[in-house]
Amino acid sequence: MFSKLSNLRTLSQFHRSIHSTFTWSSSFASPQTSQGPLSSEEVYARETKYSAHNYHPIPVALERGKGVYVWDVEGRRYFDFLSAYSAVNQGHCHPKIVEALTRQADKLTLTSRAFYNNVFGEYAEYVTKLFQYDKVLPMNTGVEAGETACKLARRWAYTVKGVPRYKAKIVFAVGNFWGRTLAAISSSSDPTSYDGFGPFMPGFELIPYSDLPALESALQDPNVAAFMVEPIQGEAGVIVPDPGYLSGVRDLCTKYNALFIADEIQTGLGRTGKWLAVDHENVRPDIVLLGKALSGGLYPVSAVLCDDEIMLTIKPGEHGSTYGGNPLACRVATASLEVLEEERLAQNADQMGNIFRNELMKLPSNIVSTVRGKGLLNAVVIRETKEYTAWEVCLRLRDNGLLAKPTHGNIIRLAPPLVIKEDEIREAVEIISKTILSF
Ligand code: PXG
Repeated sequence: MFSKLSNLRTLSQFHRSIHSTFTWSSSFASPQTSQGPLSSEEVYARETKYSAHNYHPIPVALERGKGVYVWDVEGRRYFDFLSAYSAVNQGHCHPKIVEALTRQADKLTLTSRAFYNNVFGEYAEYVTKLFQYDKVLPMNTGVEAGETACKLARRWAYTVKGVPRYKAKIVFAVGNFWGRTLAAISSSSDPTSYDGFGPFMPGFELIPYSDLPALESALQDPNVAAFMVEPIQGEAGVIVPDPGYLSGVRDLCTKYNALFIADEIQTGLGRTGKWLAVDHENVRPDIVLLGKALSGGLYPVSAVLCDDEIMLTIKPGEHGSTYGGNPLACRVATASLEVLEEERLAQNADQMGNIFRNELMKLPSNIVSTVRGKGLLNAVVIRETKEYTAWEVCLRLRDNGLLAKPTHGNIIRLAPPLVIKEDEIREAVEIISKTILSF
């Protein structure tokens, strides 16, 4: 994320340093050269030369992952405290999920939904019974699940609620992040996401997060179809709403006949210490979005869950995706959910998260101003000075064997795979403490 000017400056400095220290070689045309595998520096340089500059990675070139660890091309081992933004909840390369993928890959991978396949129905039955919704609509990436929810909400508004044609509105919270499509950035309050990409999707409205009076006032408009919200805002910096917010959202959406769409793409599937983050307040959204860890990091799989009254407003041919519901994705998703159940990963996230936050709270408050989160979705806020920034803290964490990434400048998200054990979390706390105290 290029969320701060300081990061952009660092990026250009970084690029300059790569260009000055690396000599371009024609061997890049064919990576398997007699000189053997690429060094980390060579990996950065090749990616920088040939790929779009739409990311600003921490300089580390990863080659292998297992459980809570990843290894770079020079064989150095790191704790992964990003988990691919909560996609790798089950740990890297979980053997059960890898087996499900390889088995199915040998049999049948893609039919499109033009035909039935023998796996999709089995997965659909499993996932809907698990989360107790009538139906699932399968997609691939998280942002497609968000797009699907917006289409469902509009269609429901016209055909069930009775909103006049093309007057439907969807309300979002300031700080939301649900991806990079034009619809997603049209609802964004972050200029880094939307600036320079207009014109934007009409019919979207923003209200402050964790603000029930603001929601109530927005819902006065009878054309509001839905409120789409993250139960904890992930990309905004792990913003935990006030207690009672989610149940308040539920009550208000019911009172004003608007759909409550919970974006659980980052918070769901055990990450916050419950199956879904809305379970902390025992509320049932009208639409639930899942993604990321639905495939344990192996393959893009997302899902939209809701009941018939909403889902059946979309008729054959009106929405879909070539890869959505393919047998490979369905096997991977089924195995990923089974792993979460069998290994009781939500419970582990809850327990490890409590230990983790308790330990982090002992860090000096002149460096770490806040520790927040639920389960294993946590963040520390760094008081930046002239001597160091959160980016530099992350570089030193890397040097000490732990990978994390700043978000919005001075916030560092700390979200390891949910399979982490107590001795590992304590070792990680030691690395974080040692690193922070070295500033
Ligand atoms: N909803 C939430 C809450 C998310 O955090 C998405 C939807 C979109 O998922 P996809 O699979 O379309 O990326 C997210 C994504 C990144 C990045 O640039 C992604 C996320 C957070 C931070 C960075 O890869 N979350």
